[in-house]
Amino acid sequence: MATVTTSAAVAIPSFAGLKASAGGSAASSVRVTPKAVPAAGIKASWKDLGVAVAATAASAALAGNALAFEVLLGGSDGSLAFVPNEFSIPAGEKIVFKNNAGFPHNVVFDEDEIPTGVDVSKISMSEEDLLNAPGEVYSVVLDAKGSYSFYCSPHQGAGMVGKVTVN
Ligand SMILES: [Cu+2]
Repeated sequence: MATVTTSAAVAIPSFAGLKASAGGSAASSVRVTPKAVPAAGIKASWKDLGVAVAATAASAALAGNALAFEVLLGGSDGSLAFVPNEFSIPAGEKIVFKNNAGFPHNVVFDEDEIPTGVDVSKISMSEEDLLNAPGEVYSVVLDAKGSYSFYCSPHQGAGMVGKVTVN
């Protein structure tokens, strides 16, 4: 007996539907009007493929997004943390810290825990500077290789600290 995985079971009818609509057949259950021109039909079918394709598209969009690494400020579960709080990136890649929950937050690099020669004032927010609005971002590009520690000054005592390694 053929064993079909869940993902294959979803993908096969969808692609069969694509072919059917391109051929003008109304036999499939794909939500494409038979009168649609092929290009429009294909777009609609892609939308109908749903979550799996949406996830793929999101990854592709991220990959094509001019090398930016996103770190959330505050976990969606309410934790006072950078998410992720420890990560590695290539030198020169932009890091985008984005207000998510539990703000105000900020991003302060520890002058004693950054590579020698890096000017902390050029990569850090000041202790008093805060991101107050939802979705507000602080972006920084780290060019010098090495490890950097950073923290959120309002929540450092609660453990809102992070570390990035630049390779
Ligand atoms: Cu914070």
